[in-house]
Amino acid sequence: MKLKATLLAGAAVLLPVLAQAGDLTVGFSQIGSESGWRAAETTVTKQQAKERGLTLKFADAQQKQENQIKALRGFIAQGVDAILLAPVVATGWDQVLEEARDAEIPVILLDRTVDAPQELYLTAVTSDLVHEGAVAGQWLVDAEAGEDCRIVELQGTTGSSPALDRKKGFEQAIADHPNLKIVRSQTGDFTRSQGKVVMESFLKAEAPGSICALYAHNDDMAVGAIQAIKEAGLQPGKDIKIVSIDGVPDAHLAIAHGEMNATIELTPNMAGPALDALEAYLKDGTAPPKWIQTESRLFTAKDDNMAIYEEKKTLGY
Ligand code: GZL
Repeated sequence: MKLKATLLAGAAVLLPVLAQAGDLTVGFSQIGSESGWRAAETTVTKQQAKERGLTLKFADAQQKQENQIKALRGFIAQGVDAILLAPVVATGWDQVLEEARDAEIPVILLDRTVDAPQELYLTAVTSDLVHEGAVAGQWLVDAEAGEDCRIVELQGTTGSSPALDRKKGFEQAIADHPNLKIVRSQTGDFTRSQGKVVMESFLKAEAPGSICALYAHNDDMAVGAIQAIKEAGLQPGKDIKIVSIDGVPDAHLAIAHGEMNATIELTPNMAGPALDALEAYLKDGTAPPKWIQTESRLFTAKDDNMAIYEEKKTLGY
């Protein structure tokens, strides 16, 4: 299980035993299954582990940080070779990350970051979350072209790095455009059901026809909001423009049907770059950069969204 450092006779150099991936056991603390994107990340991570012949111990935290901390302690006690962690929120990790460090077990963050000293994790594989918010904001700036637009915002999980950073990026992008105003902003916790409920409350609270656009921190909340907009007798994508993030199949389907306007794609394959970095580190101590950035790409009605939908729906979302 845990690689034992071996003193090479005569070399007097402490080196990790050069193990093949097949010998490795990796613990993966996953947040849960709150969104289609999260489900795809889990599918891809299990595929990546299988392809590399490593043993993946999977723990679903059902959105609770205490369950993630418990899982990490379990992995440490079992002496796994490494830990993958998708941290549900950004704070409260220092203690358990110090325990992993003291046990000489490298931790790699997936798709979200933590407010902890960088030496407590090997690397973080994430998109540029601020940039994603800025791309969404810039899309709306261009779409509105100076017209007044009252925006409602569905935030991700409170205290999570994507919720904090996607909000920051969007606000930066619209800061110099006083015609664009966020009039209501509330968490929908990255889920379809909460996205629908919160959008219903926005529609009830605002004067009829006064909401011009929705910015959702992920597609699942946007898809839930589309249902609420339709039930209010309005046309999503026309009466209320919708821009979101993830690029899940149903977002491409909604854009193809004119019910959504834009999404910024987030790859569900964070595990590939993470396991590449881990194998290089365990092989010869190669230290990866503290941030491995994944690409973000804007999709709009100009793209062949039906073809993309057909292709993506086979990928485990
Ligand atoms: C972002 C990731 C977010 C996705 C959501 O990197 O953490 O979590 O955008 C998911 O779909 O819930």
